[in-house]
Amino acid sequence: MRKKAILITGAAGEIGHALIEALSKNGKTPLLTLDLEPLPEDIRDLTTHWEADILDQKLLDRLVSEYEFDAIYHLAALLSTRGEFSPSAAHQVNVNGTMGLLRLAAEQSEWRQKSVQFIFPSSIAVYGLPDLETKTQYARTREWEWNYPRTMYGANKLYCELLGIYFSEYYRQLAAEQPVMVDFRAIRFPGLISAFTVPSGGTSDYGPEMLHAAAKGEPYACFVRPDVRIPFMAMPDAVKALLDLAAAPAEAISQRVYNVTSFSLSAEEFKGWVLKSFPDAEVTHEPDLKRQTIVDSWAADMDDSAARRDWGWEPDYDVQRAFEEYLVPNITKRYQ
Ligand code: AKB
Repeated sequence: MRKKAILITGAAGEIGHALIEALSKNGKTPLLTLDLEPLPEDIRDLTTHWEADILDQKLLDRLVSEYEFDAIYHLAALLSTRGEFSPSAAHQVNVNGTMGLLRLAAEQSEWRQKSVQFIFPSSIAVYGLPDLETKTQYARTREWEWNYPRTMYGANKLYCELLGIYFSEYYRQLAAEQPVMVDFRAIRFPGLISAFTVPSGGTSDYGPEMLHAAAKGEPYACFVRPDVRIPFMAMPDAVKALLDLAAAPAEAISQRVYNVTSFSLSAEEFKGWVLKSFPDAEVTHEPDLKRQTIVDSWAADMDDSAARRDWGWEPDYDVQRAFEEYLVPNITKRYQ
């Protein structure tokens, strides 16, 4: 008899930490988590964790034979900056890893005659605006606009969204009988900011890095110009978005990929919020032209009206609440 579980890949990453806490509080279904790394000590008791590689086919075979998954939260990915240094590795993890898990979900959906839900965090990196003029003109980019990513990570995320749609709508479309399909749902996140973890390998990292450095009393050289603008979101809202989308009834879902966002800030405005709480923070700008070009190609803000309309998306944290009630108090405590 297969054991029921919710599977979380990339569990030791930033979203994983907060998602494991939330899912273990909310639900009765046990969690099985995968990552190459061990989990931080504070969440180890909440899940059965395997230190394993999602590219290992033997591992996937073992998962299929031992477990029945109601849902898969596939978080494992190499982010946008890291992916530019190792594009083949990024493709392996981001695309082949996702393909393997989608096939696993398809196999299980068919076997148990009930859809496995596949929740996929996508990213603002799927957008690629050609210049700053267009970025200003399309200030709140909609899901189908400017899908011309400039990074391997963005291209991987966009393609995996399409793969997910394929497995949910068209998989084995020429077979005599269509199988029960995967229930794929994706969220395009802006830059995420956690009070408890510092990101690594991303290009929106300048925001959280600035804040964590200020709390530690360390100087920070921001790698983008002061006027560079993208949207951000506090981690609890990211987890809320994943859980709300997962909980939405199938009839409410009119598309499989949704933008969500909270607040849009230029690097200068971000610094302003940091200085409000840490007035002695030393923040300078030393733009890295290459990384900055990537951020320049991302939308200044995202239109999340479809998520609001279909499944009632609304962030709990606007910029003031994010800084004053979640980020600053928790980060200050962390480095005391
Ligand atoms: C990155 O910077 O690559 C990520 C993202 C925006 O998806 N934080």
